[in-house]
Amino acid sequence: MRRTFKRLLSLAAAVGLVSSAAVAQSELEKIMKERGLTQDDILAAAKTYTPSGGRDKYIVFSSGGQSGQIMVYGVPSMRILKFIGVFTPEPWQGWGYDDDTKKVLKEGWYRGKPITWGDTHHPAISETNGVYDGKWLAINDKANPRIAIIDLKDFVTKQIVVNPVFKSDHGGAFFTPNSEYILEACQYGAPFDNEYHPMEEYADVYRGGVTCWKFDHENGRVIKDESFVIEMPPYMQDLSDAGKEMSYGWGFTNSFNSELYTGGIEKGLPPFEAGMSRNDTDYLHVYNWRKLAELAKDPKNVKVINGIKVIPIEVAVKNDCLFLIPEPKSPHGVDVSPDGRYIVVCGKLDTHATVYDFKKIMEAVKNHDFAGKDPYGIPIIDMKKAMHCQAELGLGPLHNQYGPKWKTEGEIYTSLYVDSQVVKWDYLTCEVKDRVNVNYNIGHLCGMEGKTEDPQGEYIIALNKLAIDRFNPIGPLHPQNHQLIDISGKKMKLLYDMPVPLGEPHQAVAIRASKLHPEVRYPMGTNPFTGKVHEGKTLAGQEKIVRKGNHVYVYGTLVRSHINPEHVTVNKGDIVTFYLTNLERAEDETHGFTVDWYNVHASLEPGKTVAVTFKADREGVFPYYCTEFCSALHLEMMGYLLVKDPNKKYKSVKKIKLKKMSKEQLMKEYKKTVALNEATKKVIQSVVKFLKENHYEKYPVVKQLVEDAMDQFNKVPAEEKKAEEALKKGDIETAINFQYQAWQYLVKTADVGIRAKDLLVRKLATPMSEAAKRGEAAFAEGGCNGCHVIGKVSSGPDLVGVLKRHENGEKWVAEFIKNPASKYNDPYVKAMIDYFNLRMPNQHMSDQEIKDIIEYLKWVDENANLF
Ligand code: K7E
Ligand code: CUA
Repeated sequence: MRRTFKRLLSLAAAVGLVSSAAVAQSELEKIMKERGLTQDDILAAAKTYTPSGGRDKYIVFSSGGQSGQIMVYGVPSMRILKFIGVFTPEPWQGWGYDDDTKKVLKEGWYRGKPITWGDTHHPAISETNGVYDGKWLAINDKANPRIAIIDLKDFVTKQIVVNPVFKSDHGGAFFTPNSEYILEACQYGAPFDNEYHPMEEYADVYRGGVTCWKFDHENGRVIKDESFVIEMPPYMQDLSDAGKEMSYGWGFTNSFNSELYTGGIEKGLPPFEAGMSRNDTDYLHVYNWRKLAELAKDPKNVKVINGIKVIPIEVAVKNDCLFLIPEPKSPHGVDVSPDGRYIVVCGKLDTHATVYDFKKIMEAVKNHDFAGKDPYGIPIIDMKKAMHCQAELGLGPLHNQYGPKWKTEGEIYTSLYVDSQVVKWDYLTCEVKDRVNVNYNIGHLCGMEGKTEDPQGEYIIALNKLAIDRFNPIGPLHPQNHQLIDISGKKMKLLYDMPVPLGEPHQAVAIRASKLHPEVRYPMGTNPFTGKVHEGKTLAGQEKIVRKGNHVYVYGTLVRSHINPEHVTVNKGDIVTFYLTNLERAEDETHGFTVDWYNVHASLEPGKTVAVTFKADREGVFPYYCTEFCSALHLEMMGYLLVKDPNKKYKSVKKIKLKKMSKEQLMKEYKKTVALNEATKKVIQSVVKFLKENHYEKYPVVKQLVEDAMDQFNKVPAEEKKAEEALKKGDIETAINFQYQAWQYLVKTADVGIRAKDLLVRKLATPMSEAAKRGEAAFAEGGCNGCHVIGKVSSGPDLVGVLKRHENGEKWVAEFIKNPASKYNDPYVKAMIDYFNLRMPNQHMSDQEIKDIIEYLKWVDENANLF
């Protein structure tokens, strides 16, 4: 350390930084002393510490194990970026609490019953030519054999596929080199059908297998109808890998119960663990998925079981598509080398890793040089004839990852579960090169693209099953421990421990961050699960509440800082659907939505539309609100759902208050109501004047609206008459209520009348240029009309005349849209901000959109007299 600093100091002296460097040195030494840090610690910190705002070079997708989720973090910082909801509800993301995400989770139901958790094991990134393409992520659920597909554009799960014949799986998900298929191997043998079969039928009826899920690489969806299962004996298939380059088209799956042992500890028989590990060898399954995929197209070659095509063992064997090779005792990992030639298998109960040579395997296949057949008639290739070499690694070898020097030095890293070590060795020569201790009991290890044709090296992450004494105690259940190891030098170096309260991490995959291109926002009104416009897409001004029978549809919007509508009243027993669109375009301006006590929640990222449906089965008043602290007025971003019982008579609170009023007070109230009605009539009259002067009757749609308005208006005199009659009888209270009723009709008249006026304005205005039309659309899509209503001061200023309000108006407005913050200190803008208590947000408009909006505003100004 000292020497390093001396060097630094001389360098600093040269550039005149002596004093600050010297200060830093003494400060650093003080901290090291106080915290008991070694020079190695400081170097490790320098290699992993990522300053504020810094980015990581690699992104890791780790299985979340029993959480049924996926964890995303960066390397080398080991900072967690996201937990992706997959098989399990994830409330923050609304995953499982809005309609569209519920639909995806429902795809994962089994025989009509919900499954609300998953035991995720092996994430896999889609590949093109054997290297990660950063488009899709797949993961399996061991407990409930399913595969999920996650879209790496938004890091959201888009599909869950149930395996209809397996009762357990483990060896998935593994993409073939061009993502044609995702391989998913069974684990615990079980009958393919859904019937009872006693254990005595194990060898005859219970089965294992590998499902080849056809993958639509472009759209990121599994195509069930084009998928098939390769039937295999119930040997307890385990991990798998797809061949590449010379072994392209082949798949490799190992297993651990060649004994076909069926347990029975309760009957006094030896337990599974004894009976399943008796044989010295188990079987590596070698199969030609490419040829089998062709065979599966012919109905003669398949049985359909529970709706999926199954290729029977005999068919696979007859067509030279399925072989077995003995492998050492209870193997776990099987990993194909980057060139596809070598297949490395680790036996948990053997100290060796065995390297098979694909060329030798193919020799044996070509010559039909077999050592025999298993009881199911599958040819067995002699282990020695298929083997390249065996390396003695230590106790409990499990999984392998390749390094960048695989061509010249056979660079490979293997985890040792029992020894708690990572071993670096050479799979070409089977020589051990280096080993490093980890804490403790490593399962998988994650290299940087370490299972592709282009491994990057630099780091290995040890995914440890136990943490024991590594962290502050938090009770009997300890966190999981992901340990970052530097493999860039000759000796491996442990750099960092990351405790994770999410287990168990089985497998993780890492990809260069530069290969990922996630979106910042959705196109306005998108349903992320279809990629298309959501049926509930609503733009500002289009908000409405529609009743169809007992189903109430709320078409609403969210934009800083209001939810529109703010009042929704329904009857008890109604089905309510909130369609909500986040009008924001600003990066990270997410709103959330919940209705209290109704167990719904949605996360609305910019541009997204969600649907939230529930039965309003409880009477009462239920606030709804935005659940993301999105702005200073976030708490005010709320509304009320009012659920009333249609069979109940409610006493109006107003009445109760009125009852206590004296006659004078009542008269005052009555006059107030009348005055309110008169004022409303004035508004209506001004609208009517405009409509008449501009010959609304010439425009059929406007005429219709005016007629609607008049329908309402014509009901007013009758109510007023009733009010006067009641007044004559001295019943002031009833008179007030009739005046209120008259007011209801007046409000409806005004509402429709104003809509008619708006429409007429459109008809009368000068025709819009194409640019202005685009500008108007951009104005709406961009959510501008969430705050600005043309011709009216709303939650933002009226924009009529905005181009004339400022010197060089067009330029000024364009600059303001482009970068509002640049003008927050402009005295005029400042005054507006104070008045409206809102700042114009940056909606990230493109230059073209801004130009178009200016054209639109010009059109508005041309027609200013109409607004
Ligand atoms: Cu835990 Cu790959 Cu399921 Cu090994 S697996 S450790
Ligand atoms: Cu939107 Cu809080």
